[in-house]
Amino acid sequence: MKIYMNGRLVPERDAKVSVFDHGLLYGDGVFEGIRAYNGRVFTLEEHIDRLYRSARAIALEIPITKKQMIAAVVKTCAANKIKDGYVRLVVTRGVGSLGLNPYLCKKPEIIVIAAGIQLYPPKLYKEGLSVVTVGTVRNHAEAVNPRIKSLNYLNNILAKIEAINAGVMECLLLNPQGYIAEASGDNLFVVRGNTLVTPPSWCGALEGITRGVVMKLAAEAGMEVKEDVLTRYDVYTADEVFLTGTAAEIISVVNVDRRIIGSGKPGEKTRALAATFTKLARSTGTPIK
Ligand code: PXG
Repeated sequence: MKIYMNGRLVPERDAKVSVFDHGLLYGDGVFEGIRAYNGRVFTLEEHIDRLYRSARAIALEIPITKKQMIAAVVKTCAANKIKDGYVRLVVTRGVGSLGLNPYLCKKPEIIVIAAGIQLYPPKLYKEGLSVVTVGTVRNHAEAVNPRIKSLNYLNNILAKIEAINAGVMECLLLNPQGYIAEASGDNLFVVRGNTLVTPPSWCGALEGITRGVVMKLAAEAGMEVKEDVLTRYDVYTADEVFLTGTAAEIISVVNVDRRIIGSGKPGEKTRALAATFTKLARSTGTPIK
């Protein structure tokens, strides 16, 4: 495997970062997870825009342009002969001293990994996912804003540990006000009648790229689409619930806190949206050449 590091493609065994990199020492950096389908990188520009917003939010100046970043992703996919795969784009603060001061880190580290993807088992897409709400509260917006896709994922990992310990693979996190924020690595949607609702980003949700695509597809399909405050009441009483994310795509949730949601099977609206999404993902995007 060839890894892109600061403008060069290097063999995997040579793709190493310093133990003084603040990405390692402090989780100081930002990242993206991007999918390639059928020889194209899906929603690449949207991911790059979010990466640069995340970087700006932590006062990290990425030393290359968005256009150069896009070229780096495409080049790395091509070098690894990726047709369907997963791209992990990482920008760390870079090498610094054993102190927090990020301004002592002079050169951000830019890493692009293009590899295969481990998907949830197909059975889960057919039957739906069980999740629990966890005690770990989503980061306060004025601590580490959840809109930042930062390298510090301990909030999400602590939640994920609770989920796995409870015997399920995903969980819902509430924000400090008690409203639903999102899942540990996915956004949440609730279907009620012909209305599709997802928490606004100020409730602690990442502005998911898949979330944005799904909102657009649902509106085009004639649904009323809203960002609104949600509580567990809305989830327990929903007709359908699903999660969205680059890795998960669209996955139905049929059980929350051991309560059956809707019919207990993936709902009609969820299945229709997933089918439309799949079609779009496999036919659009930046060509890998
Ligand atoms: N919320 C959080 C906290 C995320 O990390 C999403 C929502 C969904 O956003 P997108 O833009 O992907 O629709 C994410 C994305 C991984 C992995 O390796 C995690 C994500 C995406 C891809 C892979 O676990 N998280």
